[in-house]
Amino acid sequence: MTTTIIEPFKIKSVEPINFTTRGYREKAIKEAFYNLFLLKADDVLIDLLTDSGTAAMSSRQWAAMMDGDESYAGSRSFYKFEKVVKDLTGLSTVIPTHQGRAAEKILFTVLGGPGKVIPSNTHFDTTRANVEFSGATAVDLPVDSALKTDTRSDFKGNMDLDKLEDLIKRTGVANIPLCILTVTNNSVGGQPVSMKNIRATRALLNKYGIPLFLDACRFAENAFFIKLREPGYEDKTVRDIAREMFSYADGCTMSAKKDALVNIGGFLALNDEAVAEKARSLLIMTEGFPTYGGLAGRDLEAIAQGLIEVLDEDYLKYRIRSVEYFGDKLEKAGVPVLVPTGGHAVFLDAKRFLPDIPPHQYPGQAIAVEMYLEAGIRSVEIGSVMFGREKDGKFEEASLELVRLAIPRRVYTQSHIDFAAEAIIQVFKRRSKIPGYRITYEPPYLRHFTAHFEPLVKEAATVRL
Ligand code: P71
Repeated sequence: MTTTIIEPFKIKSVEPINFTTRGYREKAIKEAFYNLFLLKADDVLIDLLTDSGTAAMSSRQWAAMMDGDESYAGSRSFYKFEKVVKDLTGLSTVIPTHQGRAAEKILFTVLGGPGKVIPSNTHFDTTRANVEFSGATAVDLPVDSALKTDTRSDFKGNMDLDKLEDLIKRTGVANIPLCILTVTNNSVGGQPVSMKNIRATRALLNKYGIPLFLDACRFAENAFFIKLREPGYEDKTVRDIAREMFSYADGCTMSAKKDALVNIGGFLALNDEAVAEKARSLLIMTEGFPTYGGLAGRDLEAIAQGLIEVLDEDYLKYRIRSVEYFGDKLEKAGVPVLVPTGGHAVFLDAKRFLPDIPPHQYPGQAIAVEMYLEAGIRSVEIGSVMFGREKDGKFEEASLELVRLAIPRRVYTQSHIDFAAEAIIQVFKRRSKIPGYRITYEPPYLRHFTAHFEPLVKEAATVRL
């Protein structure tokens, strides 16, 4: 019997990638102020910046796009999209948005505001930014194991229910308009949330009458992990598992750029008609009419088809295994990675990779720059650049210093991954020579997208403060 897990597709259309020299990359990264978001994508060889909006669409999605109905109101493509989302989520109102953060912006404009507190297993950066922009406070309540990058556990994405109940008691039900479970939990390593934890979160919130929302962008990967790891789910279909996950929710925000296998799109879905009414008014102001919400009819077609394809278990098996293969390869070479490997990315633990570079010198950023210089690989820091901040003149570090190598869906082959692993191992071997960084410019919100950096002189960087 064969055991190799292969790509469950063949390739019809290819796109060249650009090779550059080390000298060229040194100049390019300097001109980008050592911020990988500011690089030209053409100067990147293997782009692992994000799995968001970077998927290869299938021939069936492209075919559906040709059939897109571009009517301003009442588009046929909207009804197709709406049906697929309703069948999956069981939620009664579906509001398309141009991407996930637009759904978040609308949701927190309606339900957030000063004095409000929004608990989550962990808010991703755009969610946190939208909560805070509304004047509310975003509180992360991951389980303790989530912060131990070297300890394996099946569901490190879970919410800590004791902490949640404690927060509810301290804050008061009236100040908590909703609670969010991010599936999978991106910021702690793409780790799944168990069905048991979703169910228990629901039960606890029921006690206090607080609605539960899913940040559902990687729902299919989460459902597949439940099938692989949670007793009682091994013989259920991923589709049924996903539906059960949504059955505990009063609503969800979705960035379709992940598990809907498209390059743009998102939605807000919910049961509360009064909230939906307000959300639709905001939608019309900033996104568009409720039957297109900032998307073209063809985009709605691609999402509808993608949401069907993503639940194909041969696809999910290949997806989860190919990301794990990358993580295993690095781990075997001694590179400090977060274990177990998550659903959409491999995460390097920058604290263990560069123990001499303190958080305020951004060790994750230092590794990300070095991987680009080594072989044109683009990754993203998920640490103190993204989540740290200056508060009252004091530096507050992030709880983890990670570098994420996110794997676009259906885009790279095993040899791309082998090449990337080889390059990262080279960087790890010369880790003692890597300098820390300082920020020379930052905007008031979401600074990681546009901040400028400068490498520190190596001697200065190794002085422990
Ligand atoms: C990711 C992204 C996109 C991104 C964000 C920040 C820096 C680089 C890339 C987006 C998410 C997400 C979760 C859990 C909501 C959004 C926003 N992730 N929730 O991981 O992971 O969705 O991008 O469609 O607005 O690279 P949006």
